[in-house]
Amino acid sequence: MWKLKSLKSPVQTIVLRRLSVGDSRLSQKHDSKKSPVKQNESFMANIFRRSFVPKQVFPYPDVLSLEEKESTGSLIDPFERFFSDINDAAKSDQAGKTDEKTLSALWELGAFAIQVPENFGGLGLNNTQYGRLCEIVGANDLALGITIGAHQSIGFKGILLYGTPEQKEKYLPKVSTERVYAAFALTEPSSGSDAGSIRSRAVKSADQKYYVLNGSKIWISNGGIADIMTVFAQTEIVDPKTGEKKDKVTAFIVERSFGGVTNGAPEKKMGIRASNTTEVYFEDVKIPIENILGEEGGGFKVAMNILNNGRFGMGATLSGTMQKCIEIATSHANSRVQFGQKLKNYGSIQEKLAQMSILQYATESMAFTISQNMDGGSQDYHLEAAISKIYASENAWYVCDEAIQILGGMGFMVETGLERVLRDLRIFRIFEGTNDILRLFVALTGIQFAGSHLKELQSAFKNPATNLGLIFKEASKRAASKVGLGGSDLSSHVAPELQPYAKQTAECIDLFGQTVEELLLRYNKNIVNEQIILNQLANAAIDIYAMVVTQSRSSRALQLDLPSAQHELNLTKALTIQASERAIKNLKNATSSHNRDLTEKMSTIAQTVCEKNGVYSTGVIDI
Ligand code: MYA
Repeated sequence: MWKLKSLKSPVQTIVLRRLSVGDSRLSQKHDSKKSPVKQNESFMANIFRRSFVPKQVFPYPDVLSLEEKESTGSLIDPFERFFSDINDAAKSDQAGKTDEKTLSALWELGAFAIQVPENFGGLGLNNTQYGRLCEIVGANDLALGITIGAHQSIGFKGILLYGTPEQKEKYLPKVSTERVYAAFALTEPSSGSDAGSIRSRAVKSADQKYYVLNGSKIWISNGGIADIMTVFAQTEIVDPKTGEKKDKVTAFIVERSFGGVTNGAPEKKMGIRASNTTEVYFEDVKIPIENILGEEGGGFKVAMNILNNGRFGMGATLSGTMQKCIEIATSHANSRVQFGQKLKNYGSIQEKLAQMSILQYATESMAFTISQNMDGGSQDYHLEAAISKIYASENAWYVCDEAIQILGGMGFMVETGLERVLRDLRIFRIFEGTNDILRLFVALTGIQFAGSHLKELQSAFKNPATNLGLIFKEASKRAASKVGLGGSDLSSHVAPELQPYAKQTAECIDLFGQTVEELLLRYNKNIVNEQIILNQLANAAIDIYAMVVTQSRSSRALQLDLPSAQHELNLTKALTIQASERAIKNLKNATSSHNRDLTEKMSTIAQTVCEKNGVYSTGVIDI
């Protein structure tokens, strides 16, 4: 339930600030003396401002060279053999850890340093190649995936992204070949989603040579096994212009060997039990000044960008998990006979298998569109990465649950393996940014981008109290004349067979832009208080992205005459019918008075439930 009244929620603070001053990351500030203005390439960010920028999605990105495709192909076999011959996910789940022999085999494969450049001992693969290997991991063992992912997707990713040459030289060989595990230490007891409010503190020594770190972190994946950690702490920063002192987050590379780094016992968890999750404590840890990662005081952005950069990997991993669930369910449907018929002949089973396949196709299309955009050099993938994380984690849960349903009683048994996968999957909607926070992030970041491009509105937002009239006047004018818009047209980008579907999608995109403008006009910066509406907007954005990436991918399949092309087109058509209906409904709800009535009721009910500490109704037999 996300209708919060307090103005202190982190995401509200985010956007209040961004709406008022403009977000340097998204608005395209231009200094004419410097380089020419660079257009934001994000397809999704642009549809918030009613602008159609197809570059990232059409044609379907295909960035791997033949050589890269071959080198990825040559790794698939050894990875699959590792899972079939060496790894035993069920055994590790029961033991609460993966045994050393198995981990050792994984190190030998290079699986802990997939993206580290070869000169530092890694496999030197790009995001798309990494994603392909993530799919194999996700199909086989999610807990092991977390051990690998916490190490390289976030643990030492900061060193790859922000490390100085010396930091890279010193640490990358350790985490690639010397079997030193890494972890990412951000979350604290009082700071989960509100990542900026961490309390761990690092104080600079009088001789300016090191920092002394004190604090504690919770739920740290690899916390008990990592000897190198990316740690975030508050530091005092002096503004060079004003001399004003302010606490700002700084990122540090911390070695356990510095002393004062300890950890708690492994947490007992619902799933991903074989991965190690612990508290980590820092007591007077002396960190050399050269171990600052990125800029002093720039640690929050370092943290956010590490997370942004790794999120697509979750989509790829869970696409693999979905593939495996579909395989298990299909094999059962093909063989199990009930009432004289194989299950595959029943409409309800067909509906489930089709739905599961549609969702897997879209999840995979999102993950690899993003990875290829990243590999193509785009920096504008934050919204899409958040969307793919939400989509993958929710649909993998659904697909696994449906697979269990198809297997019936057998699906409920430990032996089938699906109950472990379901337990493992639950955390994916929570960590790496909860889906609730990410939905708000998608909606509000997009709205801010739209706002920053409504120039007059943007400057008026700097002082909304005195500029309210202007905000309303300008926004009405734009809404009426649809300034700068020619309507979205996907027809030249998709296969002829998809034309009617592309039209439906274009209608959703147009309505999306209109709705954003209407919401800005109606709520102005108070839109940040409307979390139910923001969720509707985010859900529409997610559906639009799913339609666009699948239309693009299946058009390519047809163009290349791939054997699966017709099937991919069918998946896309079915998805478009479902997603466009849902998107239109969400967008209409976002502005309808009927829906307003509903959201107000929901808010009141929630307040009552909270006041009463739970259910409040007269019991059925009470008077
Ligand atoms: S790790 C822990 C995960 N924790 C989180 O994800 C925390 C979630 N919270 C947030 O993301 C932020 O706090 C939010 C912002 C979004 C709520 N990109 O004042 P602000 C900039 C770039 O708005 P807040 C885990 O779970 C912003 O523009 N920049 O911030 C491990 C502003 O800049 P400026 C961003 O109100 C799981 C500045 O920051 C972003 O505090 C293990 C301040 O912003 C962004 N996204 O809240 C996983 N957001 O000052 C293992 C903000 O210039 C992985 N900013 O205006 C395994 C998976 C793969 C397996 C692989 C197998 C092989």
